[in-house]
Amino acid sequence: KAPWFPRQIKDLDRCNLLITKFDPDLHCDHPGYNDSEYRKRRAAISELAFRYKQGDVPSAAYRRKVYQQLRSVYPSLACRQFLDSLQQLEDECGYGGDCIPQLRDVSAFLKEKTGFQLRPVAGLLSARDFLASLAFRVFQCTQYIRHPSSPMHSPEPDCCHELLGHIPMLGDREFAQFSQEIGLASLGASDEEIEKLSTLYWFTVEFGLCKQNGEVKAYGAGLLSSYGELVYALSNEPKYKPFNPEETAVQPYQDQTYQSVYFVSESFEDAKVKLRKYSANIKRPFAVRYDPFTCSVEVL
Ligand code: H2B
Ligand code: FE
Repeated sequence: KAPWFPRQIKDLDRCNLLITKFDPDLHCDHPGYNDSEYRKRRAAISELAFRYKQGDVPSAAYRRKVYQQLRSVYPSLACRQFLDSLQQLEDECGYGGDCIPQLRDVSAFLKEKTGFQLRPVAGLLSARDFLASLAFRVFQCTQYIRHPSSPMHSPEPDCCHELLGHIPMLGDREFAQFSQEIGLASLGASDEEIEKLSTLYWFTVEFGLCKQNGEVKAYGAGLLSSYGELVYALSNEPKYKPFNPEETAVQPYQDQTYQSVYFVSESFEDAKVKLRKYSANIKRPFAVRYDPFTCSVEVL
């Protein structure tokens, strides 16, 4: 029997299994471990995310530091889709300088552009729950910020990573569809298939590179939210391989340091077509189809 999976957008209230790998309360090497004020703030924000029910987005105010440094290298290293979206977010959503936009406003922006919406989450989710949300064009978005002792790096997703890495890409139609298709492929899949889809997600949505006018550019959120790794990935140090789902899905990956290999797609279109082929081969005793009118998944 296939594992339980969400059929309706409100079922995402049950997709809330948190992974505690980088929890500042539990890990003494987390930069915030010895800072009780920081941990208290994180606990309060987590409370908001846990109490959240599909439909409303609580607001919270943030400050940030990383914007200017990253912004300065985007024009030469980020893909065109990212730059177009970021420009719009700066014009319409208050991106830029020293204030952090509200989840509610950014979610409304995405909803208009690609139908994606954000819902707050308290930390790193299980891969199965995280991917399931994408099937509904829902992106689980952290709201806390990295510890101030380490402004250029965070071991776990934080609002800098979401806002600068993921949001601009989710504003692109082609990329939004690519993301939803990974999500749909994950519904009811076996644990082994989830592991492979996670790895695909890792090397595309998080650390993907793509060709554009003969040059290699970044579209992965892990790169676009990390100055150090962005510059490294596009230097001539790391190894590049062409994106090919069968091979990419089993490549071991790094979540403690920079990647040793990056996968380059010919374009998003190309990545989407290849992923679709890959998904069609995942063994499932049923097919799923998303119905955008009712925001639910039909099982065929
Ligand atoms: N949880 C959260 N909150 N954000 C993520 O970006 C995330 C996650 N990524 N859980 C998932 C896991 C990813 O690493 C893949 C699907 O395993
Ligand atoms: Fe991410």
